[in-house]
Order: sequence, then C-alpha cells, then structure tokens
Amino acid sequence: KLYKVAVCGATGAVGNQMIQCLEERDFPVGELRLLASERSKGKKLTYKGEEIPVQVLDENSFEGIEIALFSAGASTSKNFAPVAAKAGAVVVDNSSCWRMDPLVPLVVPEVNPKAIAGYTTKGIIANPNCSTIQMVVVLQPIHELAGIERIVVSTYQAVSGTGQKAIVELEGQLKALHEGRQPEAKVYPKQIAWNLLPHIDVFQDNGYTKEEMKMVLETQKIMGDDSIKVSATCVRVPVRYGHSETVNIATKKKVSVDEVRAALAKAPGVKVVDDPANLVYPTPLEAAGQDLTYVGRIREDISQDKGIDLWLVADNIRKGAATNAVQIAEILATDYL
Ligand code: A2P
Ligand code: 11C
Repeated sequence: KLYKVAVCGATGAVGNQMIQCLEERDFPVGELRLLASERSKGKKLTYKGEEIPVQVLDENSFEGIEIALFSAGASTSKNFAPVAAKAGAVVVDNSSCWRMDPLVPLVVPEVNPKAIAGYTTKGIIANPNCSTIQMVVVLQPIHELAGIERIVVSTYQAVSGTGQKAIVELEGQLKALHEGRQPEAKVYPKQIAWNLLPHIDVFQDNGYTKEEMKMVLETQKIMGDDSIKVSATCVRVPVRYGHSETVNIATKKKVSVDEVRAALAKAPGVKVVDDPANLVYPTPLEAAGQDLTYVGRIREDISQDKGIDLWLVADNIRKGAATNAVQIAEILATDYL
C-alpha cells in the first residue's frame, strides 16, 4: 500500500532531512504534500528527482493525508497537529509540544516500539528530543542487563540543533575572527565560535535548563521507569552536526565492561567504536550523516562500586530527529495502518 504523506515544516533543517529520509529509506509514498509558512510561498523541493511545490499551511492542508510528519516548531504543532489528526492523519511530531502528554506516546523504535499503539487516543505520536534519543538507544540494553538506578549526563550539542540560522551564525563568527573583526552574536546570547555555552533552551526555577529537564522526563517516559534518576548538564559547542554525550551510570547489578560491550554489540541502532589504544573512538564529524548512535570510551567508573562511563555520539538532525520520525512512520505503515 502507498500512503499520502505530509511534511509540515518541509523547508526547515529537520523537515528537509525528513524528505531525504523518506526517499533514502524508500518509504511507500503515494503522494507527498510539503507544507511551510507564507515565507516559503513559491518554493519547490525535490523528492526522488521530482520538484514539488511547497504549500502554505492552513486548516485544509491535511485533507486526505494519512501520515503527517511535523517539524515546524512547538506552536505550529500545538495549533495544527490536532487539525491533522481530525482530518484522519496520524501525526508524528518532532516538537516538544506533545511529548509529556500522558495520552501521547513518546517513541524511540529501538526502545519502546510497542508504545506506538497508543496513537489512537489523540492521533499523535511524539518524537523525543535529539539528546534524549541517542542516550536511551544506548542505555536501554544496559538497563535490561543490569538495571539503571541513576544517570549523570553532560552533553556537547551541535549548533544545528538550534536550526539553520545558528549554523550561519557560527560560520559568520569564525570568518569574522579570522579576519580580525568583532564577531556578532544574534542567535545565541554569547559568542559560540571558539567558545562553549552551558545554556540550551530556557532556564527553569530549579536551576536546570528546559533542555536538561527534557532529558530527565523524556528518559523516564521512554524507558517506562520513573524511578531512574537523571541529572543533566547541556552545553552548546561550536560543532555543526552531531551531539556528543558523556554518560555516567549507577547500576543495580554489577556488570563488567565486557558484558556491557557484548550487550551493546547486539543492540539495534548502536555501534561500538571503542579501541582507545588504537585511537578508535567516535567523534561528531564521523557520526554526521549517519543513523547509528556510536559509543566508545566504555569503562568501569573507579569512583563507585557499580558504575559505568560511556561516550556517545549521533547525528542530531538524522537519528535525533528526522530518521527517528520516519522509523516511527515505517512501523505505523507496517503494523497499524
Ligand atoms: P518557513 O521556511 O516557511 O519559515 P527551522 O527549524 O530550520 O528553523 O525550520 C522551521 C520550519 O517550520 C520551516 O519549514 C518553517 O517554514 C516552518 N514554520 C515555522 N513557522 C511556521 C508556521 N507558522 N506555519 C507553517 N510553517 C512554519
Ligand atoms: C538542541 N535539542 O540541540 C535541541 C533541539 O525539544 O526538539 C531540539 C529541541 C526539541 O538545541
């Protein structure tokens, strides 16, 4: 069967990648409707060699659509995901808008594919935050092996997570610095070139940022275990594509590095890249453009009895957003629609 698919936010960094993923993975598309704002009127995007005009999103955009992939920001999702669902589409939404709604499943196909069944209540499935996706893909097999009690994670997040305008800002600042000019900061509150910012999304009353709290709450929801304790520090780094993370875990059962490595070697969506003696460990440049989550620096935590340290890297626009959404759509198509 072929499906009528809409991509809402088609002109954005993630939306564009969604179109590419549908093509690469040969998703059974019968009709592809591309939606964006008034600003994109007249634009055309290419799918399988064919130019498709971008349509301006409105109340009638989803007539006849069966699957709608959304990545046009939280306010667009809030207003239009229910419109698409009412028109009969199943929405896979990449924004943060619906993730913590108890009636909306939050899905990473390698971790909790069965949760997709819950889409029937609201017609919406939420795609998690990029930094959460790559972490749970790696932690789920360890949780099954040894039971995870606590996670302490620090992230090193690429500017593409903020969108195309942030990539342009980083490049502009680097150029200015090389030319001896004062770099301009508009997207971020401080210069990002040659710098790091311990600040992603807005600060909350508890001192954490919203991005950090997404890692806490989304991890518990996806892994289906509210008892897992998480403390996160999210940092923006001057990297274009690929989020990296150091993850320290405390487990209920003591496990060896070899056992963790063996569990990860057979885990779906994960590739172990870990031979430090030969300088083998993953980096964002190597993960960019790929769909796997790469894990290296696997070692026993010397500061506690039952702990493991890990280093993870994945492409935030692909596995962290577009690929994960298209994987959900694939399961919908195969098992539900
Ligand atoms: P447009 O290009 O017409 O502004 P990014 O995250 O890379 O900034 O992309 C955001 C995506 O969401 C773009 O495709 C953008 O379309 C789309 N978008 C943003 N606001 C709206 C809106 N109010 N209605 C429809 N599409 C929107
Ligand atoms: C970033 N993780 O890297 C963010 C982008 O909740 O979907 C995605 C924000 C979200 O800036």
